Amino acid sequence: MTRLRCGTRMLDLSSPVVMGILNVTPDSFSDGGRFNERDAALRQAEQMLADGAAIIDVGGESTRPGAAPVSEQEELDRVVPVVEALCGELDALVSVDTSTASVIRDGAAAGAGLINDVRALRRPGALEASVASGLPVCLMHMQGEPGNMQDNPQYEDVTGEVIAFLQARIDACVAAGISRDSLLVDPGFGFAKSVNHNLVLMREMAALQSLDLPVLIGVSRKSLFGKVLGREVNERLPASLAAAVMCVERGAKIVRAHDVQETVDAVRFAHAVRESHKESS
Ligand code: 7PM
Repeated sequence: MTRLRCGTRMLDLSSPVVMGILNVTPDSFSDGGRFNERDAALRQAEQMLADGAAIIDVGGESTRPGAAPVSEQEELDRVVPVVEALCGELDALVSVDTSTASVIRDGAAAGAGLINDVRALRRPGALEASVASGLPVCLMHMQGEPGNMQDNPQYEDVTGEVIAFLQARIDACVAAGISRDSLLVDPGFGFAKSVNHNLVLMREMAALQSLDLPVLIGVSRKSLFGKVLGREVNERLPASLAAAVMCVERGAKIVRAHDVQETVDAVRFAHAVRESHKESS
């Protein structure tokens, strides 16, 4: 499967693509008013598209461990106007990073083409809202909730358990009426995993191909690199690119990243090597 119908647009996954991260939380645009937030979001998205992003991922809820939860109304107020502006004013495929049924519904109505849910549609109403939207959904693996997920993650076989979890969520989505060919899967790097869980999962990631769905990964600037390399968040680009390359080597089709221009080059080069062939004769 190489093309995904995302609302009114098509997403070509015959080569891997980059999904640019657009956070619309107050700490990302601290200049106050909602107009400024919307305008800053538009300009940042415009730059990411110019840098080669195929998708803009709009998120209004911080999934940071221990972060204050965002109310449903606050998430709606942050996300929906930005989705509307991006879809209206830019020629962009927009995904909504949300677990909230009303944000899925209103985001889809505002023109979003993809739902990206770190909770894999486990919140009440999220599955039904996604079915009604008709949009593709990315199902991510996470043990527990963002608030407690890093307390003491335990696995006997991290890769096997991630695959089993994703398979169960695929089954639930298909049973609820989502077409199998509009699902994507994500192993959830950094979500309820120790450093070693993340490393093993990355090494073994090719096993996710057994699910026969496009794989999305997010590693950009994650604390994993801080823990392994002792780098601060603004020093994690080289390691983020190395990890993106390893994931593409193992079959990832969408790479979620902050640094779009750099990630596009890394992903394109990894794909060129993956697709290379010996000359005949
Ligand atoms: C703090 C901790 C802030 C984690 C932000 C994050 C993913 C995602 C996120 C991912 C998919 C981040 C994360 N990560 N959606 N949303 N896959 N599908 O680093 O890995 O951006 S939020």
